[in-house]
Parts: sequence; C-alpha cells; structure tokens
Amino acid sequence: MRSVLVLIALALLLAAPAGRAQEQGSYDVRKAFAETDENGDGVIDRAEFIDRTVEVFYAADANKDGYLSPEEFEHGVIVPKDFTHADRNGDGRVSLSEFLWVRNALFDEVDTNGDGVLSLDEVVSAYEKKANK
Ligand SMILES: [Ca+2]
Ligand SMILES: [Ca+2]
Ligand SMILES: [Ca+2]
Repeated sequence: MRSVLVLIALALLLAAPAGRAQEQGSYDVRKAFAETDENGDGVIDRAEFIDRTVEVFYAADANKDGYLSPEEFEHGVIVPKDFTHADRNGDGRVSLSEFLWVRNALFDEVDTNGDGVLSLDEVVSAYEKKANK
C-alpha cells in the first residue's frame, strides 16, 4: 500500500517538469518551454535553464538521496545523453553537479545560432531531432 502511494506521488511530481508525457511519446515541448521561460520574454536564458535543471533534478530524485539512479534518471529527465555519459565519475549515480554539467552542454548544443539564449524554434527542433532518432 505504502509503495503504491509513493508511486502516485512520484508520478505527480514527474508530471510537472518532464516525465509522464514523455513516456507516452507526447511530451509537450511548447508547454515546457513556457514554464521554463520564467520572465516570459520568449527565450530561455542560461539562468532560467539552470533553474529548471535544478527543479527537474529534485523532482526526478524520487528517494531524495541527492543523486539520480539510472531509473530515476530515465524517468525524470529530458536529455539527449545517456546515464553513463552523465555519470562522469562512474560511481553509478548522477549528482546535481554532474547533472548541471550535462545540461550545460545541452544548452550549448540546442543554442544552434550561438546567441546565448534558446528560442522556441531551437528547442523544438532539438526536441524533434531527438524524437526522430
Ligand atoms: Ca526568459
Ligand atoms: Ca556520479
Ligand atoms: Ca539561441
């Protein structure tokens, strides 16, 4: 019974930043973009991206130990990198600083015109590229 409740709580948590819809193959990238664009200026700057990254990390960290296990990583996170890539020190779990590192690299990858901010177009095409892989 208890574990069922935990699962439900987890599902609710993950629904916010990343998870649930992704598993159904219908992740709403525009909605996620709007949520990440905190000041509503239509682009995501690095500070907003980092804020979101921290949020996603803690939402994905289901057992609240401060690290993401491979399972937590897969369920809570939208990154085009696999777990072993993120686990830089190879201890079998991803810390917040490892996660930030991956997401920083992702930011640069998605910012295809190099203007230091992410437009909706950049995010959508990065997402579609990933989805079509
Ligand atoms: Ca913004
Ligand atoms: Ca690690
Ligand atoms: Ca850009």
